[in-house]
Amino acid sequence: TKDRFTNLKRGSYAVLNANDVDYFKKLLGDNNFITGEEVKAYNEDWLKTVCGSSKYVLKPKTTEQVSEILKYCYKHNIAVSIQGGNTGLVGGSVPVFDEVILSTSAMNKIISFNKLSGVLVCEAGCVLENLMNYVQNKGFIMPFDLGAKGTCQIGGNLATNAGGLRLIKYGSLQGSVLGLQAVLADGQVLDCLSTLKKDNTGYHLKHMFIGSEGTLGVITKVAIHCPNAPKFVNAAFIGLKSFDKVLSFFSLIRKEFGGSLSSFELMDSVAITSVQKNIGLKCPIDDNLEFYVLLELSADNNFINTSIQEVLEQALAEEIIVDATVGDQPSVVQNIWKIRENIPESFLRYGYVYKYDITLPHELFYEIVPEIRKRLEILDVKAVSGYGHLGDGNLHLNVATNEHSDKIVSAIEPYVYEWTTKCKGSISAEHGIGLLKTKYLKYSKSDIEVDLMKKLKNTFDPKKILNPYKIFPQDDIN
Ligand code: FAD
Ligand code: 2HG
Ligand code: ZN
Repeated sequence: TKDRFTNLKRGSYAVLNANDVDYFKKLLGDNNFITGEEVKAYNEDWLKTVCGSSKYVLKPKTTEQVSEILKYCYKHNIAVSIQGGNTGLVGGSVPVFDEVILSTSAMNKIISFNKLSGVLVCEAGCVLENLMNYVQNKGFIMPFDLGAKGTCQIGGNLATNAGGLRLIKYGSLQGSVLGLQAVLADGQVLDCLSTLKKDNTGYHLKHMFIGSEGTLGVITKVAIHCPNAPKFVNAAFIGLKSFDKVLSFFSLIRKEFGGSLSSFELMDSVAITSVQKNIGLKCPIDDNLEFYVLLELSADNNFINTSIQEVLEQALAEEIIVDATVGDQPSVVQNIWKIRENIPESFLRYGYVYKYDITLPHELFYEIVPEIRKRLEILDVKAVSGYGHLGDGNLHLNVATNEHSDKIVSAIEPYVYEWTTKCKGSISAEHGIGLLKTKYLKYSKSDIEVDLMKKLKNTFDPKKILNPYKIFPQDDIN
């Protein structure tokens, strides 16, 4: 599948020689210097769309080791591909050519947790689910959640400014991250690991790294604010007949529950069919409807439990919704979530998936899906689905096929991005630009913005050794 990127030229970086290999081996020890067959898994992304040809993975255990690695790479002009859990969906986490892979997997220590402030400080390689379990035991939650929680790492989450399933209640990571430590391209350690909630002393440099997709530095430590765990969590799975009804239901739920609304996720019938057929999960309600909503409410009082029943009954009576199941037992809540969280994996089981992650006004949220279906009618496509974080206006348009085809790509792109721009949306709501979307950056960023971004890149990484070929179109940056 690399053929999509054959027009890229390898930058004039050094090829690792025996001295370099000796240096890294000595610095990290044999166990944390990976070569041979094992490197394969680090070269390929989750979507199996991009596959690099790196020969080496470096797994530093400390910030000091990251600093030594980058100092050396900077001096010797060695390109570096930064990797966390490798669950990214835009080809940003794997090398394009032979960049050496710096994996944060061995930096997985929790440093501190303050019960008074709710601030967690940890290393970048901590797996999100481990952090969730850790803070849950203390009566707190992480301020975000994603289907990839079992594998993705907090450093990768910050680097992509991951959105996810709870953003509607807790906001974006830009608000929750209080501080971070990062190693710059030349090896200098930038310590912005503040745990303060308020600190207006000039520019907030931490924001440069949140969403920078590994192009400005390696995030090594994170300080993040964790909200109290809600005492009551209630999840409902709801069936609806049309998209208009979905919007009426959203409006009703917003009005009734406001701040207790922790998720409002939309799934179309194609997504539900895929998860039933390809994963073997069962839809808990009538599986012949056009749309499904996963609604989660969370609060510190039990009022939500009785009032959600009443509101759902009212919505049924008014024919806004046609079927629903609701529960507050952790196992029930978890089973409802399983369906939603398994949708991406279910589409991948068809063979190949084209993913579009766009922000749109609520009214236009679903319009593009039937439009794309029509455009692909005569091509060999297994499924065209729209699902996602409707509460935040974030649509995931997935087109599943048996294998990659240029014909299908050109039937969707740039059409989908032109359409998004016309609606004043964003061409990447939460997954980033990575390698797969560099060509389309211009649809969401003006020339002035791209120019300033390039100047920042040059300031942070003048030799452009960090995650080359990512975010910027190659002609723009070299
Ligand atoms: P990687 O994939 O390893 O890397 C992602 C990017 O960050 C790369 O550019 C990489 O170079 C850079 N990077 C990684 N670590 C560092 C670091 N320490 N310092 C600097 N740069 C670094 N995303 C969402 O936003 N919302 C979702 O709901 C969501 N759900 C998902 C569900 C599934 C099943 C899957 C497979 C993915 C999902 N994603 C989602 C995408 C992905 O999980 C997120 O982007 C996640 O934040 C990536 O974390 P990671 O550790 O796997 O990073
Ligand atoms: C989700 O919300 C993720 O499940 C993945 O962001 C979306 O795979 C996708 O298109
Ligand atoms: Zn998502």
